[in-house]
Amino acid sequence: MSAQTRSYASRAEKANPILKKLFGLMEEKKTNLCVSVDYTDPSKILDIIDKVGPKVCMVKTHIDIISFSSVDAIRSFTASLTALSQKHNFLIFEDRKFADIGSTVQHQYRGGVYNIVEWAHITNAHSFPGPGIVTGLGEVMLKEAKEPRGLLLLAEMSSAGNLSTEGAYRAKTLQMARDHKDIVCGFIAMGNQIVTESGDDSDDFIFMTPGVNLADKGDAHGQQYQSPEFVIGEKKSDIIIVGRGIIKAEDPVAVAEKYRAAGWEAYEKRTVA
Ligand code: S5P
Repeated sequence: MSAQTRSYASRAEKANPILKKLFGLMEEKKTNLCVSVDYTDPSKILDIIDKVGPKVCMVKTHIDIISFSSVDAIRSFTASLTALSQKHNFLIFEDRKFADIGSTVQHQYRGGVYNIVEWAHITNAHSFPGPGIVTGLGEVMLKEAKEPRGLLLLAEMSSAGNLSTEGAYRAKTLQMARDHKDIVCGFIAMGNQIVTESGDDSDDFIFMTPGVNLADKGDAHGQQYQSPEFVIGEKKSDIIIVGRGIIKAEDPVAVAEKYRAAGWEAYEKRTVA
């Protein structure tokens, strides 16, 4: 049976610690929704997270777009975010999209002013620098993090004209993940085909898909949107990532519930008991 017809709960059984925690809370909260809170005002971000927290399995941040007044303000923000993740039981995903040689990304991951490894359960990286980006980040994850951490590789992107469809890019990205399953827990991808087209180990990974919106088809800069039904039901992804569809809505909590319900219904339909 392919992984994506199995329940999240059954996939949790043999999963690594970070996926075990994630699959478990998804099943418990009945949600496969990740909200991307791309505001720049830190208090606005914390406010909306407190409200939509019960409806999501994950909150995605871009820490470097937030207007902080000081390094102390960054510390206070990440502490509050961590407290909210415990209060509402969701994981924090810093969408850092690392893209440099292993040695440099280690500094970017643990250091600077953001200290991402300390507070983000999950982060992501582009694969084009080659396997060194995975081993570099992995060393910090496995040796320095106090709790389990996970890395997603960007195998595909949602934007028009992106280069992930060129040549062997996806296959090489997949190979990097297969070679480092203790570090790579999944993919940013449009569905699970990147794995299923060349093997049956899709069970070992989680698939997260951005570019999801119920009202719009795209934006002025090439973003391309699909529906939760298409992404979860047809493309067999595991988690929908929704930004502006929720955060720009008049009533973000009510709209988040719509996405949660649509994503969960699509999951239940495709799942064989
Ligand atoms: O291919 C991608 C990968 C990512 S992580 N396309 C994306 O849109 N993203 C991110 O998902 C992007 O950086 C943004 O934070 C979010 C989508 O936001 P929305 O407002 O278009 O839903």
